[in-house]
This record gives sequence, structure tokens and C-alpha cells, in this order.
Amino acid sequence: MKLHHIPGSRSCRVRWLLEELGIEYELDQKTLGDGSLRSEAYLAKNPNGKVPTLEDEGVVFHESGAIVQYLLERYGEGRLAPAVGTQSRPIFLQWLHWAEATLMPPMGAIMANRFVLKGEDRSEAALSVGRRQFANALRILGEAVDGKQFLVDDAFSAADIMAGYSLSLARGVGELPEEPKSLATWLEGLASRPAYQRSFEGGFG
Ligand SMILES: N[C@@H](CCC(=O)N[C@@H](CS)C(=O)NCC(=O)O)C(=O)O
Repeated sequence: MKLHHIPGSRSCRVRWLLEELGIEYELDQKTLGDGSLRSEAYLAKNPNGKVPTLEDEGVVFHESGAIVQYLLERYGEGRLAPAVGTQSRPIFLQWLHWAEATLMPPMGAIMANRFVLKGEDRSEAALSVGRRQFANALRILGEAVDGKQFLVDDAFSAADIMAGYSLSLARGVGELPEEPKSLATWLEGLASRPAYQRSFEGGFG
């Protein structure tokens, strides 16, 4: 199995899960901005020119949430997700996908307008809208983990990995507000896991 990876990027979610599940993998580590994501060979694997991309058993595919769901189905053996058919399953899927579909877009706007876009294309207005929307998502997440160690059933799951990555990124670039405090407590618990630490080797960038 091969994971195409950039330190600090969304591919950390996949690496974190692989480490938690004890799956052996090869890492194809890339560097942001060096052109490797735009090579013809890489675009044939992922036409978006982004990471993560996973290669396993002859299949090549992308999207961190889809890769996480696949790894659980193929290798999870019931670990890190409530079973299909239980009441917790839809709640688990909700947070798993919320992390990329709702929490990340405002974070993406913040990153774009602070780092990614060229100076003249950056917008203070877009940055402040992104921060406002991100704060609203953080309020929702903060309520969900208030007084709890984990998002679903108070058991560590891949939903914590998906959303925990986004918060680590926010903290890494100084965008994690002090309130709600429940988020810092939750993130601290996640960051103490050895698999988390291995997956974030190399920091952000
Ligand atoms: N929705 C995709 C987003 C992937 C994505 O945006 N990856 C970023 C890193 S976090 C990337 O590869 N950016 C490089 C670029 O746009 O050049 C996923 O969750 O896998």
C-alpha cells in the first residue's frame, strides 16, 4: 500500500489511521509547491493534483474521507468505528464527513487568504468571513465534545481523526481560538496518542 503524502496536509488523516490500525504502508512524501503534484504521472493518479492519494491492491483513489472509510471497511476488523446497523453509526458518519465538508472549507478560505493566494489575490473580507464561519463550526464541535473524551460514544474513532486533523492544522497556524475550552482538552487527548505523533512527523509544510 502506498500513501502519497505531504507533512501537515490532509494525508495526515490517512497516515494517522494507518498507524492506529497497525497497517504497513509505503510513504511517497512530496513537497508542497515543488511541482511534483502537477507532474503528468501524479495527475494520472489524482487529477486534482492534491494529497492524499492511496494505492492499494491495484486501485488508486483520492479524498481523505473516502480513503479513511475504505481502510476501516477493508482492514478495520470492527476497530475505530461503530458497527453498521447500530444507532451510533449514522452519528459517526455525520462527524466523519462533517470534518471535510463543513469544517474544512472555512479553514481552506483562511489558509488561501493567509498563505496560498498571491498577495494581490488575498482578501481581508474573505479571511474574516472564513474566520467567522470557522468559529461557528468550532462552536458546534466544541458542544459535541464538551465533557467527553471523544466525538462518538466516548470511544476513539476515525471521526476523531478526521476532525482532529482540522483542529491540529488550525492550531498549527495559530487559528485555534481559546474558546470553547472543550476543544483544546479534546485535542490534547488526541495529540497524546503515539499514532497521532507519528502521523504529524515533519510538522506543517
Ligand atoms: N477534499 C480533499 C482535499 C485535498 C486537498 O485539498 N489537499 C491539499 C493538502 S491539505 C493539497 O494537496 N493541496 C496542494 C495543492 O492544491 O497544490 C481531501 O479531503 O482529500
